[in-house]
Amino acid sequence: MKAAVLYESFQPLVVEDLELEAPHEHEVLVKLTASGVCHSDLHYMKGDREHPLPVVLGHEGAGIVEEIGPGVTYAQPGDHVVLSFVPTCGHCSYCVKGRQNLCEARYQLRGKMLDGTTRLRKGSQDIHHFNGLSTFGEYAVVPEDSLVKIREDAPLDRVALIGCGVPTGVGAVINTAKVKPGSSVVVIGAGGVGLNVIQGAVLAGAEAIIAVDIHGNKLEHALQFGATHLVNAATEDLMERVRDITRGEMADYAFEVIGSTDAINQALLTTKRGGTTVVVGVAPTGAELTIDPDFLHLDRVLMGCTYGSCYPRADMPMLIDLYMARRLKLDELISATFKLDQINTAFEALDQGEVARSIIRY
Ligand code: PAD
Ligand code: ZN
Repeated sequence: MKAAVLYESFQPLVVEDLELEAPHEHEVLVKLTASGVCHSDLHYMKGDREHPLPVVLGHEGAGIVEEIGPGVTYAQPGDHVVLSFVPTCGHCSYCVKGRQNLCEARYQLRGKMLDGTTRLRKGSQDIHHFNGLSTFGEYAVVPEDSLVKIREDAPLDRVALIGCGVPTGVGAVINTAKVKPGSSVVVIGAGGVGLNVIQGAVLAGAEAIIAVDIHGNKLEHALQFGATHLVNAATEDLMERVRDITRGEMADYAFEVIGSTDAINQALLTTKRGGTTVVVGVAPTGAELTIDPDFLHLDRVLMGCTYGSCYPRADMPMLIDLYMARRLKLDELISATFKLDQINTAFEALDQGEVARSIIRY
């Protein structure tokens, strides 16, 4: 099958033929229909984050089950699925307490399948998996626990985005911060994930939704997703604007959706006493944050957030139902569609801030 391989950071992905072994016990072969292009993949390509190489990246995908390995009971060939970048085992101490996004299985993957071996190969060389998924290929062998079965009338190319950007952004608002109706919300970074924080804030009934970015096209998108106020951080004073919009109080909630420590500090400063800041962006490995403890002293909360604190098998079908009922936007998120052999162009467009989200369609 054809897949895009990262052999070295700072180098383009190589689209080539790889061998993909049949699924082992409790694994499933999925024929992918589409994969979203997320900034988390780009962090690994740019060396901001480290991963064993070579690797097939991609963690936001959907497709159809083609073959099941021994012992698989959850899915059958023909099932439509979204792939979760966290396999949820259902019985670790996190899963049983409803914290499935933190499942132990996630930390056993380390570039391999759960049994510590790989299914991807180029000649005699093992190629690593990414989060047990590696959606930048025509097919993927994934753990059974990474599958989320979905309704068959949902368009499989669009719902690929339900694999990461949508549950992360919407979940950060609904599950992590638990934003209350009538709140004021600042969203720093109106990209693929930030736009979903914005639409999450709409679902939560926020009153003021202040979208912040440095690109005018991103801010236009933000308006379409329900932002009530736009701030161009390249030309405007963010604190001043937030103070004006909130009549001097500052915001109830701020979300950092870039992966920058400067932006985390800015987010914190936009919150009022008792306000909550949620860090969604993934900062480079080793980055350090300096904050004034006095600021937190006034009942402010600083929270991390992975995968929108979601339970994939409950939240993803729910998000798809909302999309099918036209209560959640997916079509408008997709500003470009590429073929697999154009994947480097797709990442350039993401890096240059040209797209909201793009997808690779197989
Ligand atoms: P993106 O590139 O689509 O969006 C980032 C946005 O930030 C772009 O619109 C930029 O223009 C904007 N931006 C950049 N610098 C600034 C600045 N100084 N001020 C204001 N805006 C700025 O990326 P994405 O939405 O795919 O991902 C965003 C981050 O979220 C990234 O760090 C990614 O790794 C992380 C992420 N986290 C999780 C999670 O589970 N926590 C999941 C998915 C993605
Ligand atoms: Zn992602």
